[in-house]
Amino acid sequence: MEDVTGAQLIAESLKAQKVQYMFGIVGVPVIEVAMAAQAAGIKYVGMRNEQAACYAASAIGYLTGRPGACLVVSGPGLIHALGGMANANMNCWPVVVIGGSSDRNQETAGAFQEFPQVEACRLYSKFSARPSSLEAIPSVIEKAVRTSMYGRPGACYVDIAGDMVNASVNRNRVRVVSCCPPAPVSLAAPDAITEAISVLKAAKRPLAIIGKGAAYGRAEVALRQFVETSGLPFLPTPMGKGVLPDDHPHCVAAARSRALHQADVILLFGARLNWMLHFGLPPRFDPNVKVIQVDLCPEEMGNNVRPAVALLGDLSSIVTQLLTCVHKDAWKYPSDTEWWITLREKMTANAKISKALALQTTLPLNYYTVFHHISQLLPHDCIVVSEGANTMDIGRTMLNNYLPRHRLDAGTFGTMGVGLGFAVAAAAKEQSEKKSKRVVCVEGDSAFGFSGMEVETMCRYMLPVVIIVVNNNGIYSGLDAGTWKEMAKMGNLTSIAPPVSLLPDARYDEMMTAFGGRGFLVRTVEELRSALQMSLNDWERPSLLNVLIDPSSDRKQQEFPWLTRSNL
Ligand SMILES: Cc1ncc(C[n+]2csc(CCOP(=O)(O)OP(=O)(O)O)c2C)c(N)n1
Ligand SMILES: *[C@@H]1O[C@H](CO)[C@@H](O)[C@H](O)[C@H]1NC(C)=O
Ligand SMILES: *[C@@H]1O[C@H](CO)[C@@H](O)[C@H](O)[C@H]1NC(C)=O
Ligand SMILES: [Mg+2]
Repeated sequence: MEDVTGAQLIAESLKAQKVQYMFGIVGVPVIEVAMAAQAAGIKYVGMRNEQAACYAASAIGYLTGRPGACLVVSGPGLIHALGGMANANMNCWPVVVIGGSSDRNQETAGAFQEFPQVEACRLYSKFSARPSSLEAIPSVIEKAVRTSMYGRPGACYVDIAGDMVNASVNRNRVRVVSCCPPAPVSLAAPDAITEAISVLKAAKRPLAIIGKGAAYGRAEVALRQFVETSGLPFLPTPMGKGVLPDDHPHCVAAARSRALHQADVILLFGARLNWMLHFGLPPRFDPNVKVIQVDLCPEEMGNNVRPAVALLGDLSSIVTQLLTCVHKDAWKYPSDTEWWITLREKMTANAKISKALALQTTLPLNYYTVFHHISQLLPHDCIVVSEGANTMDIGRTMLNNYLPRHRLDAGTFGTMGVGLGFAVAAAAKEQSEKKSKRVVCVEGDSAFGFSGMEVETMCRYMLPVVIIVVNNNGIYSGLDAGTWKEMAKMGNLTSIAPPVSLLPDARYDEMMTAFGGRGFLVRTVEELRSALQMSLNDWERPSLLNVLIDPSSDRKQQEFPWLTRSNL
């Protein structure tokens, strides 16, 4: 048999574990790894910052259920990827980071980019290890891939000593490790299911909450049957949107606060009672609410609220177990209860308010008008990526999702800068699967700035992402160009410019045209509609719409308003 290099072993092992995508930035010592990955048939996407590369690889993990790989160089390259690993771990998304490191015989000597990488990754991952020999590479890679997917998904790290990349070994000395199957599925205990059904039947004001765990667990088919058969109102978390369509008659997102506050029994499907759900506690929840917690992670049970019933296991399977009982008992929550009436009342009232805001046409535009027109033009099956504060929060309520795993946002960690990496991943997946779903990236101007250089990546690979920068000249709000000029004239911008402000009317659209993509400067509804239409018709290259809105058009609420302490 012929010899095989470390680089080849890494690439072939990833391929054997059905890792299809690798995002990264090369340099010594990992150039050969990227080339070997391409030779092995893995799609390699070269990015402009390891953070974005790691965000992209983790998005692949969420979208496909198998991790993407992120390839980075030693020292600073790996350090940049830590942000992506932490974000993946917080979101419970599988990702495998491969980091080159310095040569073994230079360890502790102050080698080029030397850093204690395995140790550094420990806090940001489920598994962090370095193969001790070339022969160990296939099993360590298999363990990293498997660990990233099994149990609660998350980030895993494999360190590759620089001298192992080009070193070689005869193939017959390397044990072949076959592909690890998807995580084994387990059901909830039958007694617990019976108990859950009896708690549910006794409910006066039941509510199902659908989290991104249900999306990741591909529970959409079972959940739809369950919700329709049981007649329950449901509420999605931000990335739980689309598991059931946002326009489903049982969706009570438009009455979110009331639904959370008054529910007496909550079925929690793959969502955590963390800050995003106000910890499940008063004042946002009834202090006596009974929670039926469905999760694949035993340690999650009882965080902040002790569940009335804990259903541990695979989301989709447990929903099917519940469905079987509901069917057998021919039980259905009636649609004419006080609870449904109060929820519907609130939804109608809230819809009226946002409609009024959406129809304002005064210039500069406001968020609601912008999102109203975007939502009218977006294709039904598009993948919406979104980040920002107002931009993400208002967009979440106004941009509907109709399909599962079609929304990617700042997530549990509230990370700004994830959007372009996520969009690159989603678009690269569409491109390589020869599918044609649109990826639309709705960005605050600050959020865009964190990874803005990835527009070059989109242009280079001809990924037809449509980026919409909702530009209010700042973080939450900004200054108008006139006020900014006045300050500049007085010569004291650095002393009194509000820390939230960014350069007014910045031409983010020209960043896209610089690399051959399409750029549009948008100030009016007509310009918005025509630019978006033109962008959606162009499948050859990415577009960026720089939508200038009123810099003081915030909602007069703080960042991530669902965090607010009191406003109900
Ligand atoms: C990595 C990171 N750094 C900083 C923050 C703090 N932060 C929260 S939202 C935000 C940006 C909000 O501004 P923008 O994206 O323009 O959205 P807008 O509210 O103006 O629509 C920042 C910097 C964060 N969440 N994540
Ligand atoms: C591997 O070998 C190639 C070709 O000789 C060389 O360019 C590269 O720097 C080597 N890589 C490492 C990590 O030693
Ligand atoms: C801004 O500059 C003006 C003119 O130089 C000066 O009078 C003023 O004190 C400055 N304001 C601050 C807050 O530094
Ligand atoms: Mg902004």
